[in-house]
Order: sequence, then C-alpha cells, then structure tokens
Amino acid sequence: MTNPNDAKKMKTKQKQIVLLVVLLLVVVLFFILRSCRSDGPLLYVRLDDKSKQSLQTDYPGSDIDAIEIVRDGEVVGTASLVVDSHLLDGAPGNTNKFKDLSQILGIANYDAENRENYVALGGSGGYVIVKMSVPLQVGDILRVHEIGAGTGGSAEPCSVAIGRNESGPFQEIGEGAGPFELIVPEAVRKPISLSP
Ligand SMILES: [Ca+2]
Repeated sequence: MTNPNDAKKMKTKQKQIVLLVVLLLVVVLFFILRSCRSDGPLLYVRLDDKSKQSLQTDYPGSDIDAIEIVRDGEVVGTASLVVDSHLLDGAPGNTNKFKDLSQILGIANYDAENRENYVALGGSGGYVIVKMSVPLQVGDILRVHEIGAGTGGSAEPCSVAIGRNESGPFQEIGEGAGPFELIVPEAVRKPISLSP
C-alpha cells in the first residue's frame, strides 16, 4: 500500500509540473503571437523571380537594380538591408555573375554603360527579402527597377509581396517586368493573411 504522505507529495509534484508546462506554453505563445503581430510597420518587401528564361547568360532571371518607395512624387525610401535571399544560376550551364546583394540597396543606380549595379535573382525559385528604410503606407508607390532589358537581355517578371515581419507572412501586391510600379493597396491595413 502506498503511504498517503507519499501520494500527497506525488500529487503536489504533478501539480507543479503541470503549472510549469502551462507557464512555458504561455511564454511560447506570447513570443509566437508577438512575431506574427499584424499591426506592426510594413517594412519588408519580398521579390520572387517569375521568369522562365533558360538561355545561356551571366544574368539569369529578374535583374533588380533597386526598390524605391515613392510618396507625393518623391522617393522617400529604399531597400536598406537584405534579410534573406536565394539567388540561383538559372538553367544548367548558366552562371550568375550578379549575386552581390548590396547592389539592390539604395536608390536606382544601374550603370547602363558597364551593365552593372544590380542583382540577378537567377530564375524561377530565386527570391530576395529586403527591409525598407521607411515603412510602407497605403497609397505609396513601390517602384521596382528591373533592368533586364538594359543588360542586353529581356525584361523578366518578378512578383512583389510586402510584410510586417522579415519571416512573413507576406501579401502579394502584384507582378511586373522592366521598371514597374505598384500601389500599396488599402487591403494591407487589415491583418495580413498567410500566403500559400
Ligand atoms: Ca543598384
């Protein structure tokens, strides 16, 4: 027979363990919710290469010189930090000589004569996530300087998504090729839903 004292001790210990687990869950939940908060500033932009090019080239896929925020006709912000990326080499046999991610930061500065100062995403599957220097606002114009046509190749599409956390979720707001502009839609005021 179990000593009633031992049983009591055991129960107390079990209670303590349950309490500790609950406390741990609350802490974990707090950090998860904080990282997913939907009311923070819209600071992150994600570009996904949507090109299908498979030519022999040194600059495969979408070629990005800069990402600018235009407000009231003026550039008020640019990409200030690359937080994540996946650059590819395009089709087999290709190389990508334009993987220097710092070239996507700051205002557009594509050097048409020397064909430099941009990043090639490398084709379908390539992406880059940047932090902007100022938060995006509804109605802002997001100007993507895709200079594929300027490299002697062709303009190649990429999709644009925006988010409040560097790890997402991201909401796609459009797609384009060559230099293009998208307006930050009203819908981003609401919590951003998880992208598929
Ligand atoms: Ca550049």
